[in-house]
Amino acid sequence: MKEKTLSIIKPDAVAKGAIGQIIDCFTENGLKIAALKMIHMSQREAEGFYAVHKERPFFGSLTEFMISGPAVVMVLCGENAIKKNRELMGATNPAEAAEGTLRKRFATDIEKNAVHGSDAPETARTEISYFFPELEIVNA
Ligand code: IDP
Ligand code: MG
Repeated sequence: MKEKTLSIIKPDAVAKGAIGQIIDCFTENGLKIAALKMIHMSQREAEGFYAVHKERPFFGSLTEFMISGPAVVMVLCGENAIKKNRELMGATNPAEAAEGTLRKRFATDIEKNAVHGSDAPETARTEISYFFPELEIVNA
């Protein structure tokens, strides 16, 4: 099934100069880019994006990290894009991420873990519309 998912190259990976390698990984694995922009999130935007985690002990530190520098937000599109993106990303904790995954290659730690990917169709819809109006998404 053709799907869309939201991907974020987080500030740590942008700072490491890994934008190109991460995008290559997506496109070499059959995902297409339907929207892409570089943003520097405000505190409010980061807190809104991660609102589901607001009761977690790491919420303050996570949102601080997400506003620490620019990030790249993208809509990826393709067959089973949500699951495929999560597989390419690897486990949340890079210490547990499989060899060759983006988090294994580029993450610093469980918080500064290089990339975000939506985890289900409903969250993909909400997260995409959080950053992109319909008009900014092409038919990839
Ligand atoms: P996911 O990004 O793999 O879906 P989630 O559990 O949804 O993982 O957590 C969202 C983000 O919160 C993670 O990507 C990571 O940046 C951060 N995070 C998750 N667990 C921890 C933790 O135990 N300590 C610090 N940060 C965490
Ligand atoms: Mg998640």
